Amino acid sequence: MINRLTRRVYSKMGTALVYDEEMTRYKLLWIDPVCEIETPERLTVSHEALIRKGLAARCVSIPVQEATDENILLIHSKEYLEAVKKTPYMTLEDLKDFTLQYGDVYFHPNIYHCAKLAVGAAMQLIDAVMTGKVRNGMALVRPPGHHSMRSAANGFCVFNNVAIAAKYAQQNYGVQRVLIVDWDIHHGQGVQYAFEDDPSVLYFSWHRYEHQKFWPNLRESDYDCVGKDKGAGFNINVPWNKTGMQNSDYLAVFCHILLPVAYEFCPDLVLVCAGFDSAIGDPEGEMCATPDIFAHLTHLLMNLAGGKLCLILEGGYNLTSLSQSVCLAVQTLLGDPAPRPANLPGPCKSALESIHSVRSAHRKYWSCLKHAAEKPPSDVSTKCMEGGDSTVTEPNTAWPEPPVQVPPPLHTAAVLPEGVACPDRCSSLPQDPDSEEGFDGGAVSKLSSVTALAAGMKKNEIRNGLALVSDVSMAMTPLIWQLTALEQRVLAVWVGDTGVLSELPEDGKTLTVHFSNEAPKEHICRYYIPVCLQKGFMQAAFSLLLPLGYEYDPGLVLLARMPGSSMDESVWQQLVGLLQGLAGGHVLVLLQEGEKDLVGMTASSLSGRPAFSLGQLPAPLAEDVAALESLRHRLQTDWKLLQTSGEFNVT
Ligand code: X5A
Ligand code: ZN
Repeated sequence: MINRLTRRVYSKMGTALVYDEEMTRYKLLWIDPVCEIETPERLTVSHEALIRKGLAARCVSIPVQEATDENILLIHSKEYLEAVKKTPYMTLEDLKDFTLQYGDVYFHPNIYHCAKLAVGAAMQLIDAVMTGKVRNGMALVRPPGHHSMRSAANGFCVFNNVAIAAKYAQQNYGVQRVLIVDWDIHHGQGVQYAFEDDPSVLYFSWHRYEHQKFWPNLRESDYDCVGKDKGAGFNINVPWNKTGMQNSDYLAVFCHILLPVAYEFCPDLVLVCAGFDSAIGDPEGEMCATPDIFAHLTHLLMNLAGGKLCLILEGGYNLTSLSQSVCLAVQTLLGDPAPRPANLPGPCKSALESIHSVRSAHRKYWSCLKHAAEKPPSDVSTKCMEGGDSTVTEPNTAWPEPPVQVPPPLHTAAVLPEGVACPDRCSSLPQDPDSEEGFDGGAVSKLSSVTALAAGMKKNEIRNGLALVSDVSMAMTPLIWQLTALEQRVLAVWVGDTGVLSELPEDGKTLTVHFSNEAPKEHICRYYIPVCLQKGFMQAAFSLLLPLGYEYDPGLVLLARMPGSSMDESVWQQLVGLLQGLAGGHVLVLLQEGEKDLVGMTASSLSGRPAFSLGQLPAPLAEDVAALESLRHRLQTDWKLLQTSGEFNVT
């Protein structure tokens, strides 16, 4: 019942873009090499790029209103607010003096006005998402917020836009749990301080740290600061101790830390401190992740909280990489497929050490990390390792412009047996009347129709599709052979407790991951991976399937489900959603005819709806954890994205 209602509400929802040019009307008025990168062009260039690429026009544009004192006081002190209120009337000399009491920030006669708009913009995005006017959205704001504290401006930030927005959502919409993902390259210490003893707000931040040598040089930015009192475990810091981190490093942190914990936390709302100084070319971050990674980071968060995802701009100082990254994030919010992630060699050694440290610091708080190896007591590796990391590449300042991506004209196609009604939001593909012999008994869909669907995807005429067959098990092997004739690499995900896949290609043209609750009869090899679990499929999706999928980089994903599978329907729906981050969204789902509920929710996910929330995940079974860990361990040498610790700890 609730599902049906939610579905109805979602059916018209789009993406909000919250922006006001007024926020470009303040700038640095004196010479300060630290602050000169924070310019009005950061906003104008990003906004113009959204217009040029036709993205702004596809968003619901929301005008900005100033936040009130009451809103600002949700996080800041009365004294601080009163002090900032005086800045519009200050002389240049007074402004300089006022600025001096804070770190790495500047004031301007119009910044108080803009800061109120920035908070207001974040809150209006919350309003639009929480009232169901839109599904998700982005606020383009200046000044940024995540460094500002209760009584202090800091790091270009005046008021803490995202922290205020989180509190506002909790107070006005009965939101219980808020996840804040801070992918800006600086530690949002202001957000950490605001919620460090609060278990209702989970704050995750990765940040350039270099063993405390990088600004803001705080001891409390390290991985062992996990939150206080009741909030212990609800503050997750991932320190980057080297520059030059790449797409693999970011994805590995999402797969092995953020996503498992976030799904276990089960937020009602997800906010992103969306700074793009973590992208290549940024003078502050000096990292090497390319703008298209933000399409994936966004996509991976879009099925949490029933899709309620709000991105609020923080940093980003290379105008080219900033505007490209903003466009890719917004494009993904709008539902366009993410570009295929190129070149994922696995995380570097320094990233693996960070991942290992974080997982180990949080194992006592999160059941999904319970099995994480304990950190060696000496802890030498993270504290004293300097230099000699050959796997970190030199900071690179050139990267290709993200290709113009044209979403396929047909979003979701269906191949259906005669007499079966086409599910909502799908288009039925006409059956070829003189096609060859049926491959599932001849009574229903023909192999040629399914192959035609896949060929449509290959030509980018169709994004994804659903085929109903009378016998999934019989259809699978011939279909895989057909698909590998079309595509270089096919990722086949096989969900079923019965049935065997025999005689699959073994040349790497297909990678098969088989989820079941029965011990596999087949032999595990690099390209055939049986995953035998009782119920921990969601954890397996993050820590095994996604890393494998990303590293393999398929041109097509085939997802097939046997009737009577023990995989929960809502987990299945999440899987359909998450896998669309691969292969440019080209996912072909094979279902057994007659599984009515499944057909509906699969079609819904394929058509771009967020999956239903899973509820707070129960602790995984010990035997599932053991099975998953041993599998991950065995496969790590072939698949580097499965790693969660450096060689120093591999046993
Ligand atoms: C929002 C943001 C960075 C401040 C750097 C000061 N602030 N060195 O990215
Ligand atoms: Zn930043």
